[in-house]
Amino acid sequence: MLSATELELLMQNVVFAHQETCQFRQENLQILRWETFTPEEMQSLQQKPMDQMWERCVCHITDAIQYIVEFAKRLSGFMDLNPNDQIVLLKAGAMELLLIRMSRAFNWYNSTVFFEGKYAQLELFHSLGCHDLISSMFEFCQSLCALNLSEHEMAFFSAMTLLDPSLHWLQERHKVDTLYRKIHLAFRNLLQRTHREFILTKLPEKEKLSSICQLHLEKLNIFRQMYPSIAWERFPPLYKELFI
Ligand code: CLR
Repeated sequence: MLSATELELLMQNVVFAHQETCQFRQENLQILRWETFTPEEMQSLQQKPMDQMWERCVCHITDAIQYIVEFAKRLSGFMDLNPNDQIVLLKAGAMELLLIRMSRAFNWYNSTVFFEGKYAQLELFHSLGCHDLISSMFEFCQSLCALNLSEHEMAFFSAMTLLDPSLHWLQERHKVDTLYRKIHLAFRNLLQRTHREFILTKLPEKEKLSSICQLHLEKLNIFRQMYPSIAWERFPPLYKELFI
């Protein structure tokens, strides 16, 4: 299906697309890994009103999603899909890819995540009022971090998660399917070369990712019922376009 050169080019494409759009370089995230919030800073954030904290988090998430959209655009073949299908894939995949990327910004040793320049414990997000969502996000990162994925592997896992040919509403499913298969092949090839094939069976299941994303949508709905005007007026357009 693919020649050796094609495989090589595809591999470079996926890896570069990730590297060029990853928002924070792995080295920099590593350096800051032990910079945590002080108890006073934690307390002050925990006491913020719910709507303010939501707005803040949603803005950061949207920034991160802008990079994810850029990643998608740089994947060879994505821009050749029809615009409807591009939107279908991003609506379903943006939050999933955010979760995968969150694991790069997660310190496995003390269960903290990079937030506004430092590493934050789960409790910091208390005022959002969605403990079950945040704790499943943290749990997911904990288990993904345990696989110690390289940046190359992370790039491929992201691309395969995004190009899900099984999604409803795709108009040109065969195109997405072909792209998915090619990337899968290149991923296998990379893993063979690095003797890491075993990770294919250990990667989180699609259902796990989509159930967390579903929970995010449910929490957003509850928030919108409580603060309709905040969600409408203060959430960034891209966030609303994808999730509302
Ligand atoms: C993910 C990786 C990106 C940079 C980035 C930006 C915003 C971060 C996000 C990462 C991880 C998850 C995060 C988010 C801001 C708020 C959110 C810390 C590090 C927490 C878990 C709260 C989520 C609450 C909403 C769903 C309401 O490159």
